[in-house]
Amino acid sequence: MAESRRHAEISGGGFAGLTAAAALARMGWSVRVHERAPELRTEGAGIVLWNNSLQVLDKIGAIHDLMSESMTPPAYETRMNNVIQSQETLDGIRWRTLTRPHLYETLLLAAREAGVEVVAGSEVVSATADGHISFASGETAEADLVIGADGVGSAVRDSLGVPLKRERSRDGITRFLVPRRKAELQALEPDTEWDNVIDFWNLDPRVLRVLYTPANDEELYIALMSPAADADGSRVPIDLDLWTSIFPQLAPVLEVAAETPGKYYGYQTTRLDYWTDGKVALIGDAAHAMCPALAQGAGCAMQNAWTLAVAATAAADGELPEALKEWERLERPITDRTQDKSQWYADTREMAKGSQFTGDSVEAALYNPTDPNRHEVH
Ligand code: FAD
Ligand code: 5PR
Repeated sequence: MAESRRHAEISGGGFAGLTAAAALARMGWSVRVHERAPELRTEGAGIVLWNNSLQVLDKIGAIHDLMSESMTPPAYETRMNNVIQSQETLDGIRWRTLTRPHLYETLLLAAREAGVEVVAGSEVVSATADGHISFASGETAEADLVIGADGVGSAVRDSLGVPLKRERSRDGITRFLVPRRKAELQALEPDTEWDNVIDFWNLDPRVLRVLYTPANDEELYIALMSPAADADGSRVPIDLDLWTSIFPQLAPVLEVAAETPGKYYGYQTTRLDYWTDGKVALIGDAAHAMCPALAQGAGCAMQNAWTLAVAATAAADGELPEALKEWERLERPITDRTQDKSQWYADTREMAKGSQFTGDSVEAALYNPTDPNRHEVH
């Protein structure tokens, strides 16, 4: 009975929007995703995913493609002034490193295979609590569920007037995808395990950091962090002499990064008074942008996309607004804690000490949002 299918309109075809779309479509909804960009592709470099998002990728049929071009490095190594602080093997934690384009392709394929309609060049300007959505083209549509997955500058959120607090951090980062060049790195530093993630920190006399993350056999993700107040450290294209003077062993890959324009991103956290309003729900950076320290921005986005789809599908006709409120009540606390912890790491730069993947720092990394018993008290 096609006419009884419920319909969702989603603003934003990023990691949050595509995950929600694939999940809802697999649960029987008809789904349309509106992406403002004229082409369906992603900018940006690499990403780390943990159990919370990998479980969701299992459920939406995307894990096989994801595994094909991703890796689990042997250890997460932390160095301070080139002295090893820790080499954490992350035993018992499921994690993968990969490129953003690969995650994007994987999600787009999963969404399309589930029957989602993805419309490029379609900009959403507003939504209303009763399920209406309007576009820059002047057109409008109506849905049983509207999802604002339109990123940190969300038009859906702002058109609803959701109050928010925005906190900016003093540090920021420029990210690159470069070739691995493992043989050249090995020649410069033979004792190093160049398949590890290596978090190279320098705090004294100057705060500069390179997070080195192999993403597959061919590609390496490097993130260059500096305070926004350091004009040379945050300059793009990067100041090659400055960076190689501090990280000489990374010269072969820094040279490639210096040929790319690059963009410096300041860290920010946004906290909303509420994530839902009537038939509208907000997920991803639209609802909970966070500092990248715990590598959980996309992870929490995908986790919340999945649990939203489950909650909306289970809701009886006419009771969706209440079901969305209950979804936020149950699912929001772990995201709030992950935002707070990521903000704390960004503020204190405590990651430079190493041995960080324990206790509440790995709560989201270990979480399984697809476990029906996850909210039971043990
Ligand atoms: P976005 O990726 O911003 O997608 C929103 C989409 O909506 C975009 O495609 C945009 O074009 C579209 N859009 C915007 N406005 C409109 C509109 N009006 N109409 C239609 N479409 C619209 N997370 C991790 O999990 N692991 C990591 O390792 C990690 N590393 C990070 C490193 C850095 C330096 C930063 C800054 C973030 C990192 N994150 C990481 C966080 C992660 O990138 C984000 O949390 C995630 O991409 C958010 O996804 P999203 O779909 O909510 O938003
Ligand atoms: N982890 C990851 C990352 O990309 C960054 C951080 C931590 C995967 C920076 O981009 O601490 O800033 C961080």
